[in-house]
Amino acid sequence: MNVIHRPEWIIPEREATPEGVFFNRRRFMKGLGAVGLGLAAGGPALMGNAFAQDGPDPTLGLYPAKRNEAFTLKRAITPESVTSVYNNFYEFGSHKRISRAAQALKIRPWAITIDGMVDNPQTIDFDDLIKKMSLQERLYRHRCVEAWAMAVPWTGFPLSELVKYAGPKNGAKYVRFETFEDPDVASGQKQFWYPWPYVEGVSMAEAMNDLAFVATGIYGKPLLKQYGAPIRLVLPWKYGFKSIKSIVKITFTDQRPVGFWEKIGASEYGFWANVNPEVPHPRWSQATERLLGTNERVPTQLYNGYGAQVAQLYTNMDGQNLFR
Ligand SMILES: Nc1nc2c(c(=O)[nH]1)N[C@H]1C(S)=C(S)[C@@H](COP(=O)(O)O)O[C@H]1N2
Ligand SMILES: [Mo]
Repeated sequence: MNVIHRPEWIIPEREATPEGVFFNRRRFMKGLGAVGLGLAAGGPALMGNAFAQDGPDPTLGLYPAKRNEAFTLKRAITPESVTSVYNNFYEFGSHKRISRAAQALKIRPWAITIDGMVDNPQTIDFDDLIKKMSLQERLYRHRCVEAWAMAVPWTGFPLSELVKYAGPKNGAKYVRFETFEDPDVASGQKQFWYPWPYVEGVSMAEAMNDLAFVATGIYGKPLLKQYGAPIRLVLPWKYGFKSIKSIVKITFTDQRPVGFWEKIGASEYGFWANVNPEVPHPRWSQATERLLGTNERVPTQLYNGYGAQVAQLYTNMDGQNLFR
């Protein structure tokens, strides 16, 4: 994120992994079913295949979920063929073409620990947790701090549902999220100068805001690994780095969490990180954004256009840097 080596739109096509590769493999494994699993367990030919290791996806039947019409957009949806091969996921490399490397992530089984100041601390399997939540689809804008933007259909559930499920105690003021840590799978985590694991956090008021969303799917299907499968945060009024991927731990705390990017450079990346076109990043303007998959630049909006829903979260907070 700190260094942009070259404009993303001139990356040669041959470096991009056509998403057809993922889907064909997926369909292939699905078609094999139980027999396929047996083969995967005993067949060396399939051992290198990340999908084989994961086994069948029991959540497939939950998709597509019904669209919540309260969250639609005037902006065009960014095609999946664009967003699935242009990702920030530093665990797999500090560049955008991590989609192929991310297939090494094993997402089944996937344990999620809920701990800290809660009535119901537990470790729960993702496939069990998702059954307790009510899935819906929402169209959201996404604005990366690097000044590119996309608009995508996420599937998931409001973060507030997860908070209620955890049952926070009175003193809990923040929710802290942590990504998996496994340098053997995610070679970016061998880069010791980064403060792994990736951490992010929100205030309890932000977590309870209706916009705060937990995504398990995108484009009417479970998340591909490059999007942060099996479960990630989506906070569309904040810069994208707040939307932490591949979550394994959710902690309720009275201490304000220090995020991955805040640890690296607190002068450039803070806790609140709300989108504001008038507050430049120390090294570039935030006034406009490039729509992914196009060469179109459009004006950036305060709170990424979600001010009506979230601005009231930030009244009486003078002296805090709300926009970095
Ligand atoms: N664990 C983890 N989560 C992460 C990141 C990351 O590097 N690691 N990058 C963030 C940034 S900077 C952005 S813009 C979004 C990108 O999400 P996308 O690749 O699904 O578009 O993920 C965010 N979540
Ligand atoms: Mo980002």
